[in-house]
Amino acid sequence: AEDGYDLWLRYKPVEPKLRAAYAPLTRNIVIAESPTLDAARTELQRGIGGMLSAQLPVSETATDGSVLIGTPKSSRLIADLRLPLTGLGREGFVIESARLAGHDVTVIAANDDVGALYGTFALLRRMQTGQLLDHLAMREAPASGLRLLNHWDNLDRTVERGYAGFSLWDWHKLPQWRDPRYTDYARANASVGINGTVLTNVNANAQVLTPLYLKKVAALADTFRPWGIRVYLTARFSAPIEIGHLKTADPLAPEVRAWWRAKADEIYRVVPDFGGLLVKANSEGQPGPQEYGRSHADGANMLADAMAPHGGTVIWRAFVYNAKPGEDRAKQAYEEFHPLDGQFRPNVMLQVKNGPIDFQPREPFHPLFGQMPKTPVVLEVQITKEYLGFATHLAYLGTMWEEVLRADTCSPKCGTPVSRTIAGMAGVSNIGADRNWTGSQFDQANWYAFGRLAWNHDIAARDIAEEWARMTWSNNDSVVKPVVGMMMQSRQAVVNYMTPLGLHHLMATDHHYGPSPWVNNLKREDWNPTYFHRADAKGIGFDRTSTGSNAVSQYAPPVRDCFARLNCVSDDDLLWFHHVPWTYRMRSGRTLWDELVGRYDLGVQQVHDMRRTWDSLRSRIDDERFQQVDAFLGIQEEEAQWWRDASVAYFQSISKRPLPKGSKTPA
Ligand code: GCW
Repeated sequence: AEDGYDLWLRYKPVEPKLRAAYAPLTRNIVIAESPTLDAARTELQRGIGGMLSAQLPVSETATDGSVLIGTPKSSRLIADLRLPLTGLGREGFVIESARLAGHDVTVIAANDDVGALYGTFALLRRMQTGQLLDHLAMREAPASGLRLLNHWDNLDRTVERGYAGFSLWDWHKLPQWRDPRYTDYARANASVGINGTVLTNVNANAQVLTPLYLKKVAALADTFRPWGIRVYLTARFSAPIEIGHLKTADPLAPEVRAWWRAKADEIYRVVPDFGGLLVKANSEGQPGPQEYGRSHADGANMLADAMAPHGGTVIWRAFVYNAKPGEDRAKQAYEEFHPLDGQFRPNVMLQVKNGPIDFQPREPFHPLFGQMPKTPVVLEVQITKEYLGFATHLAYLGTMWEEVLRADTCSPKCGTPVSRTIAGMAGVSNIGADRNWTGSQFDQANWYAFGRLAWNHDIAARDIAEEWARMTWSNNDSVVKPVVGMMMQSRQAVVNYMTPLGLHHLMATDHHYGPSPWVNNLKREDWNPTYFHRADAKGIGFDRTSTGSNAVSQYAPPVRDCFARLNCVSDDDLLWFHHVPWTYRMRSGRTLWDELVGRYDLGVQQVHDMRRTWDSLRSRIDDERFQQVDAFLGIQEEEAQWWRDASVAYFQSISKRPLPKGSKTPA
């Protein structure tokens, strides 16, 4: 059935013209044996089998149409070709059309088997997207070494902020039963270059570090290893107390240091290539070093010392807030971490969310980017759509991540986008046990786009959408164009109907689904939507300039000055940084009030348009997937109206202004 299980690796038969072009260039495969090369071979055989309905036999020698895959070490033939592999690292590859002893061949070569695997997926992608295979001269290497999924999966298989069913990890049946799905998961990740996975939630349960669970973790690591994926775990800072029975978790206490050293040794005995530990500390109730009067650096360094002998990494999250009343929560991470730059061990990485609050539909980039020059910083994005309509609303996030990657930090100088300041990307997974993996067909695109952007920070979101649409729906332009069109406006549509013009955090309490801009009675001031939008009789928005919280001062001066000035800040960030009168004249010529209502209306209209576009594709899309998207767009349209109607009615109760002429919002 076409239920989405195959993701973008569907390998459907290509049209006859392409088949005629590909077949002579894919007659056999010349490849050595190793777990990773076997993975590359089986994938290529699967792809050719599906796309060309042809076998791809293994050959000892190169003939016309051979595909040679490997490294100079694994293949004499590849060694003799003397391809330029320097500078590609372990994971990069070249793909070249070459002549070998009078034969026309295609060579996928790398310094390491895993690079050859990535090259194999790149070749398959060319075929899946209908590009030719002659005169190839491709050369790729990843922009960053760490391309990591973060699962927020609990050991009871619930998934925090997961909307795709229960966790994939069937802890109860591991390690003996290895669900074949784990391999499909690994294939999908490898196909986009994801090379690490944190199996457990950052709101961690220390149990995963016990011997019983480490055996299960080892089974997953064994399954993922051939596909170039390393396993990581979250570490609950109080684990020495909870599972080690110590009296303290003070990072400077010798018994605590010894406990973590022994724990690291134990982990590496069962998972020799274990990636490292991800830690959420002193944030939203999680334990941490500050309980003992120690700093984040003390905590991270203690764990880093335990991991270092094994080459392991500690990834410390910068998502912290416990702002005191009157303080701006957006400022806290910078205030706590900026002074620590230079104090972390070399195997510590700092994982920073894209924006300073919390995965909102739109945020300006986080001020820590570019301003921790001595610390490797990992950009954390949320693939799962906690604040963007869960699994039903269609929101392609490639555009959101492109926006943050391209944002100019002006640190150390202007012309330094976020993409040039980071050492890796982490994406909070949207994957679960649902048959289609992500809870909806279109959410698969976000998993895909995360991997592609982590591999290459510069690919355009539009190009990624197009690749994905070709691989997932159809190679026919009459499908690709409308689908890409829907995707490209989808995230802005959500911004428009939920939180336009820089508004943020207006979602309902706890579950974050649906509007509740009126809520003002939560126990923490900075959980209340009213704290964030600050609407009053005169105007709306959060003044983060020097007359307000002065969060702008955390950015490099040119960025700060632009955010702080009304004539420079973009409309998109306006109410994030400014409290503006309802009568303020926008660039459009409309008043702020009219513009605000106009954006809400536009968001609803955009969803309506997406729905119509999708409907026009009915005859070109297989039924099961078509129906699901169709139904979900129906939900989205209803809920976009709900967002608009509730938000406009509420803000109108404060602004006391009439709806602009032509507004579709019910009065
Ligand atoms: O966005 C918030 C979520 C929490 C999450 C937290 C975090 C894992 O609402 O569910 O906890 O962020 O990133 O730590």
